[in-house]
Amino acid sequence: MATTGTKTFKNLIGGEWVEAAGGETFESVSPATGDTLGVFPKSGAEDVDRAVAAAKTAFEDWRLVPAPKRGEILFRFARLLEEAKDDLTDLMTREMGKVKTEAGGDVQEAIDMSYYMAGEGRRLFGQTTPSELRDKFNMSVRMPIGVVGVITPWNFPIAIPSWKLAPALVCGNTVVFKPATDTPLLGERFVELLAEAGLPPGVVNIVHGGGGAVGDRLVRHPDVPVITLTGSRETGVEVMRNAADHLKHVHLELGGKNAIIVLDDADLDLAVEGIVWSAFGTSGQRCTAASRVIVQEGVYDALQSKLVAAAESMRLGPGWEDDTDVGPVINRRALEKIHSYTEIGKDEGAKLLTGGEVATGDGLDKGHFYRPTIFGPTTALIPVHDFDEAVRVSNGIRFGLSSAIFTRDVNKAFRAMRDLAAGITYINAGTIGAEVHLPFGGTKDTGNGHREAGQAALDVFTEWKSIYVDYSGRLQKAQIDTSS
Ligand code: UN1
Repeated sequence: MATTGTKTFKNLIGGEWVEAAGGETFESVSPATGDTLGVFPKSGAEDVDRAVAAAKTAFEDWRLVPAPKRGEILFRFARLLEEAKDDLTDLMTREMGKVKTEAGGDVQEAIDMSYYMAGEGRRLFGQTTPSELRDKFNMSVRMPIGVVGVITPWNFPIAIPSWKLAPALVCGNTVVFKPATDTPLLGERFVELLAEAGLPPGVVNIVHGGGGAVGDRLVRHPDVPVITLTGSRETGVEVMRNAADHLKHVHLELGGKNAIIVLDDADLDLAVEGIVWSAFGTSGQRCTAASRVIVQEGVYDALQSKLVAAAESMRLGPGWEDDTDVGPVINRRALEKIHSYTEIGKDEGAKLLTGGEVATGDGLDKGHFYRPTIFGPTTALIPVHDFDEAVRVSNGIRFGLSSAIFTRDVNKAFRAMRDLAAGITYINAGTIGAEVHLPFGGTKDTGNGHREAGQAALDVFTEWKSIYVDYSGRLQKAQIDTSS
């Protein structure tokens, strides 16, 4: 087994690998086996302050490095990720727990994003426009902002850091990165590869530790003008509040409670496949996961029995075994929380159709495994009369990340594209599987109006500047000299 034993890791600050100032540590533990994978610095405010100072100094030159050159470093990083893909995939099955194919997908998403953003080094387009005055030239350019504080979750331990770091860096910002405490080893590997790709010291810094100490200090630090967080709604609200004193740019990617609609005319087997993938893929821990299935009455019974059969045929096990369908959930707290939802569902009268319990036996006891769970008819499987009711139910929640509909009726498909109140809509596919070159994010409580990935990400990590060049040799006055 390719674990790293109990190797002790460090923070990277200003190009040096250093211990936390306070000397404290925490462990990364495999959710599949309970094995310790490494020991990491439990950092505090002093470590964050040093990292921010290093990033601030590095920004002075990094912002002047031509963007295509910054992009070349990202190209090298993408190639290093490709070379390390198998190792990172294996490590992810152990540290985060997702199954091998999905772990490979997580790494691939980072490879794709890094190539995409590397290419941005030769674009970063602004606009040129005519002037309303003679002998005058107008344009807009994207400016880097400064030190970006990056706070990432454990569910996509390589992909999500790439969504944030790759665009931040190609735009000319420097970074202080706090990876999730459940997946510090993958965060560390990510930064090691970035350094190996040739980033100058201080351009990327990693500070390990908890949200309360490290995250909070980053959010409140006066020299960190941009904060990007993927996490819970509660954390998002706190971050926005604590960042307000410095009027920071805050980019938030928060929760979802995504629904899949299945209409009477749907291809039912395809819908079942889409639901199983979206509900139980990554053990239901994607923010794009489907937690509600809204089913038109005519196909409700048939869908329910196919779905229960599919869920019951899934094999639980460690992510690195080829025949595992569902890996563990991230930690004991998560396992307990999921089970408490089962209990609440039962108390509220929902009928448990399958699952609803911690999985034991077959070596599962050492890890945190939960059986794929389906409720009906009130919780996860929701019967509706028609399309309009389906859309109402789908939209009737505070979040708006992903949405999906299975139908063969093109008119209904187009109405769904227009009416589903979410940042992402899939037609005849589940709620997961976003590609890196389109905007990713959600409406309502899923975020604060920003998007990551694609061109939209550039708006998070740059500030627009409009430039007016007057070559008339006279003082011309916009809006006043109207007769030119
Ligand atoms: C997340 O769960 O936070 O669309 C990200 C998807 C993946 C990304 C999910 N490409 O499911």
